Amino acid sequence: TRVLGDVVFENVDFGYTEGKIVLHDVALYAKPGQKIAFVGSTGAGKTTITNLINRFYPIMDGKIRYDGININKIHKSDLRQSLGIVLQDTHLFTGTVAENIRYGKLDATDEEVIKAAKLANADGFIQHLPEGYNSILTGDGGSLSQGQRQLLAIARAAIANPPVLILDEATSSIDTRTEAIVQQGMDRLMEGRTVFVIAHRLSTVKNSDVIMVLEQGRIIEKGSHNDLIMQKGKYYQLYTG
Ligand code: DGT
Ligand code: MG
Repeated sequence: TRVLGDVVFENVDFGYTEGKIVLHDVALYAKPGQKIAFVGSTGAGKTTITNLINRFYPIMDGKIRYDGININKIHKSDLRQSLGIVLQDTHLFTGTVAENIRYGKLDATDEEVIKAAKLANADGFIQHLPEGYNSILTGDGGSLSQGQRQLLAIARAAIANPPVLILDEATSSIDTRTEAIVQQGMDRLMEGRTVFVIAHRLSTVKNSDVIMVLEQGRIIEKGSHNDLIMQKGKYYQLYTG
């Protein structure tokens, strides 16, 4: 059974080590298809929240629920199938382009691989590789540009069709044209899914349904871009200051 993508945190406290709490009383409500952005300075707890959505660690206090079901009661394989992750630097392994995309769904057909690549905007550059989808990648995809690696990461996430997505946007800049291609692939990937994004681009943040501003493990502001601009608090400072 796959989850629909309703994710709730109730009064969540968490620390990696005993005695040092890094998330305090975090509340969060994501409806299926909503886009939630996390912003805040380094060490604020953005990655930690996504770690908990993934159940990489047990929480100390509070509740995390998927579709109303306690996260601890969800079978590991169901949770894994429900979650897609696109990280800043995706690990590519030695193997063909197709194999690297299929990693997101091991039993995917060739047609599914191509469909995912097209959705991700990766099909174009793949067609131009000497062996197309059968081109061998070595050295963690070292022969590809950063943008191309991101497109493969998007294809890999898309092929599994997960209801919930976690994105950690790249901070490093790629050229404007590539950026537009990556953004379009990303927009298609996000369509219809619950998305948690550690956002670095203002465009991503602005388009989110809810922006959560974190500071030292607490959510200090939440709302839409317009709400938070009107509030003239931390978010306003971050993005206009
Ligand atoms: P970033 O990525 O630099 O913008 O920062 P965030 O917002 O992603 O921060 P995060 O969640 O990585 O760290 C929050 C706090 O937790 C910070 O004090 C560092 C600490 N922390 C993060 N990961 C670990 C870990 O694996 N073990 C321990 N002991 N502490 C960690
Ligand atoms: Mg982080």
